[in-house]
Amino acid sequence: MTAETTPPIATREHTVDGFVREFLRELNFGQGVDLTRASVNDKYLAMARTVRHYLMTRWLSTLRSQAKLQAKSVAYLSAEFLLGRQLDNALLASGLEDIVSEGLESLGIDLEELRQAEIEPGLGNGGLGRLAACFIDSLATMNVPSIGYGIRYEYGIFKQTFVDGWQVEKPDDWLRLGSPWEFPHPEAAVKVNFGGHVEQYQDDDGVVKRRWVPGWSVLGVPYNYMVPGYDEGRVNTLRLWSARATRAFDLEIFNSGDYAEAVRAQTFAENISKVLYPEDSTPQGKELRLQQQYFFVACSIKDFVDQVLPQDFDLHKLPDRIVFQLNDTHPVIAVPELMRVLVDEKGWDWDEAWAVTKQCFAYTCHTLLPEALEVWPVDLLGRLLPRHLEIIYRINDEFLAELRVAYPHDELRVRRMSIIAEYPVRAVRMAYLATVAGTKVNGVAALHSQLLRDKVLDDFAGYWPEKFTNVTNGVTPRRFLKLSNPGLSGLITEAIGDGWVTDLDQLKGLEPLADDAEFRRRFREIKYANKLRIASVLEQRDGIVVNPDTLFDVMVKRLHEYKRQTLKLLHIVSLYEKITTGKIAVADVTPRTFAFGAKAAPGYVLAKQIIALINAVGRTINDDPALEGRLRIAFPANYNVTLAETLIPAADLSEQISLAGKEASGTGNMKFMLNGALTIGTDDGANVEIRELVGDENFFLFGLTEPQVAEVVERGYHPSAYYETNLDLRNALDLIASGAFSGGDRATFEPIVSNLLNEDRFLALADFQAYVDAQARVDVAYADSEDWTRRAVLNVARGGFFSSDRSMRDYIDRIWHTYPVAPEA
Ligand code: GL2
Repeated sequence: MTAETTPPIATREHTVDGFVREFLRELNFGQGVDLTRASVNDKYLAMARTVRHYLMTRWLSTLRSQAKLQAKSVAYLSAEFLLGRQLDNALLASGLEDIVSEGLESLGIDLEELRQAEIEPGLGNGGLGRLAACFIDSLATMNVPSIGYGIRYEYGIFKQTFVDGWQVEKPDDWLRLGSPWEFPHPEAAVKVNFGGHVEQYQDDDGVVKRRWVPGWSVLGVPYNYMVPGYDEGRVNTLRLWSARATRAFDLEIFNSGDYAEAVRAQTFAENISKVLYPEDSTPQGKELRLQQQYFFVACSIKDFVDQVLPQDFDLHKLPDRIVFQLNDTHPVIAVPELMRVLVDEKGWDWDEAWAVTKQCFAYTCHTLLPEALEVWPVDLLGRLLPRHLEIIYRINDEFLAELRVAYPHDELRVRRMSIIAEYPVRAVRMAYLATVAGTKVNGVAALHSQLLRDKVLDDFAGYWPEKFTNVTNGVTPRRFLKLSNPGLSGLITEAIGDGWVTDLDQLKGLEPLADDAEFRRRFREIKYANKLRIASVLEQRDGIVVNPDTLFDVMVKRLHEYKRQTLKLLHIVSLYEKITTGKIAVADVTPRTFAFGAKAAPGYVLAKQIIALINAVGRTINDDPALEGRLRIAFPANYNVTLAETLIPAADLSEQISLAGKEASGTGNMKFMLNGALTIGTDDGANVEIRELVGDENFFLFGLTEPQVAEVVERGYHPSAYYETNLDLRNALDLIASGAFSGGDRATFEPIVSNLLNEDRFLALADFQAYVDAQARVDVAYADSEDWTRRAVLNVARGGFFSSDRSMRDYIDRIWHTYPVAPEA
């Protein structure tokens, strides 16, 4: 048999017996244990590898057909992929769920126990990273040729613990028990250079050119992960890079006789992929972070050009073959890198290289916060990537020259649009570089894209109106409905069939059922069962007891002032103050469980104080016998994807209360909607579209609109004025200030109170009364349980738009212009 005639791929038997055989083989030959002596981890690893085998045929045929057809691909460049646990998704994608549970049962193994053994890969901070994970799931399901490129952090987002209510971070050693989903390829390592200087030289034709003489280098080792589409679709690839010391680098020092230094150097190189930076939306501008960014994009571009493309590929046709989607500014250094490859390595002239480069990228902006738009000081960038800095300068020079022709009498505008900022230090504005280089720039919700055009990038939108577009975010219905809410997804399938899993618009078919009393009864029953499920998880995981017969009011997201966890807390404190002073009777209060989940960036002092305050208020309320069973704060530590998957399906009320004009989109808001929670929210991010789709009457809107916020700020905002005129607000703030939640100590939470009174950057006090009023409307609505359920059903029925499959369609139509290619049978 020759390589040509060998059947390319072995297939597996889709039967219970077949599975059991494969599983035992993995346990024996892979783990080296027999069933009687196998630990839970042995069984989990063997099981994961077995499931993986069943996806292998599709993966290999996807790769084979891609190599053959060379269809245009999307390379999703993202510093974060917040994947969540893999096992359930792999079971779903391989169609093995029933076979596996039966097979394991026959061996006396509890599938649930194996599920719990999986440590989730937390390779992202929050929404942005989870979005990337949803997108690659959708791309695979929709058979779109694509590859995800990112970093295999050895430590993901830190593990949050509480000590006396204060956040304490622990490293997330997610690889400690092995990682059965990855395929390392050390033999395919790629070299990445840093530092050094640029020199001038003459090429063979006597042409003067410049080239980079790097100072040091590291290797990037690719780790491949399968990205299985649902229901026989493609299995795409996610390729994450891990840094290793280069041999040459080691040897040089080693030969000088300094073994210890050689080992130190090794660790130094490997630091690059050691840890995920835990700042969400507020980058700190650390040199190591720029190293990470360049590291993974340099590896990825090299990989794509040298490995994925055929050897004889004409790079002039690159734009027909690839679009690099820049997930925020983190991978934007890929632009000068591709220029460097084409000009310095391939010997192209500048104009030729720029013409190709600027067709290969598109940029997604994910923020409206000025502090989140990355800016790299030229000193730092020039030290680490001297040739790239030169290239950026030249891109900028040519761009400014072009602008001076377009705006001959507006030098101010030209300077405003410069990729190089001059103040407070000379620095490269990565968002501007991405905008100049990208074929398209998109925001992530309608309002966000509008604000990008009108405010953040207005000069650019004026110059290139056609470059700007919107793609509203979405979430994968596989993970966030089908898998996470089996009760509801079963009910939906019973009612409208299972086509919704890949065509979420079909949820529309549920609309008439909102008026069907029996359907509503079952819907309620499922919500209740989901509350029981999370209650048991919280008790086991955190020792938190919650009452399932209460309204579950949930706010889960990163802790950030703009998201306004304090606004929700002020509402709770105000309620508590009114009860304890007898202004309202406990019996008149809607029984609620206020659930929070939030990590704060470790260096974000105020955010950590807010966490401590939530916990302190929680202790007081939860310990008050008068409130037993009626009001409770549940703040489980270490909110992550796994917890989201049980918490969100149990929610009645989704808190989306950011200051209007600050949350780019939000995606939690979509997950809640699809799981039948009603939203209390501001007119911000994708809330706007949620409300439009579900209807005003099914959404609790409150608060200033973005233009009103702008006006208030323009006029000069004085939060203390609200304190002085709103008695309830004053009482709540005074109660916190009095030390009531800190054992009488007034100093502990003083910074929060004084920040709110004197600064309140995100206008929590201005929106307080509107929020409290909206919560009163929630109470009234919730009291009518039939009508509440009707609205909840409508939320599900009208949520189909928020599938990440739809987002992918929009990217394809508006930005990528790729097409689906099913794997060969
Ligand atoms: C974010 C936005 O804050 C959030 O509103 C949005 O939903 C996601 C995904 O587009 O992106 N931007 C950002 O920097 N982080 C986000 O979650 N971390």
